Amino acid sequence: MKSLTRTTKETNITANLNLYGSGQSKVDTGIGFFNHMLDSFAKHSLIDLELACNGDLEVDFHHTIEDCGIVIGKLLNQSLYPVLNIERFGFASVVMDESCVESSVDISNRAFLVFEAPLSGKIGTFDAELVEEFFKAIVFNANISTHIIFRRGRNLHHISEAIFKSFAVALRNAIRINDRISLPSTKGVL
Ligand SMILES: [Mn+2]
Repeated sequence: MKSLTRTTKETNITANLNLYGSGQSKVDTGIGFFNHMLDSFAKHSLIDLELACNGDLEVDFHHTIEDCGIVIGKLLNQSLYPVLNIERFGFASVVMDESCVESSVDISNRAFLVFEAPLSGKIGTFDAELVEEFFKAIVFNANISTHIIFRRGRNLHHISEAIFKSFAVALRNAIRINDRISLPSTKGVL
């Protein structure tokens, strides 16, 4: 298990992450919808995640969403590298009712995010565009390559949830242990 505390003038976050857990989570960000998304991420990645964030929600949700992404990304980075005996590449297409989202992950030790999803508007009090901010923060701090591609959908809650779930399952597939693979790179190190 990896642990991290990060304090700035905007947020104060403490988190624990176990990459090979069973999907247990205890998340309190002060934002109900975001808690729901992070619980879903843990459940479907089989990563255990404990996270408490005390952020400046009186400004708006932006700092809290971005900083939680930074902390989870850093914990993933510490847990993932150096890469050994894992699949490295993971893909998942997840549907939620009318919505369908595909995620591809490469545990590449290089950060790249392609995010193609029509998220604008509100989900309750939550700005849907913050979903992309979260994924920028997590991917660039974890140092993984990720493509998140919207296939179809209308309901913003469903689309967002399909994004988090497809990323979670793609990551779960990418980190799956495979003893026939020693180092999944011709470069010699990842
Ligand atoms: Mn839901």
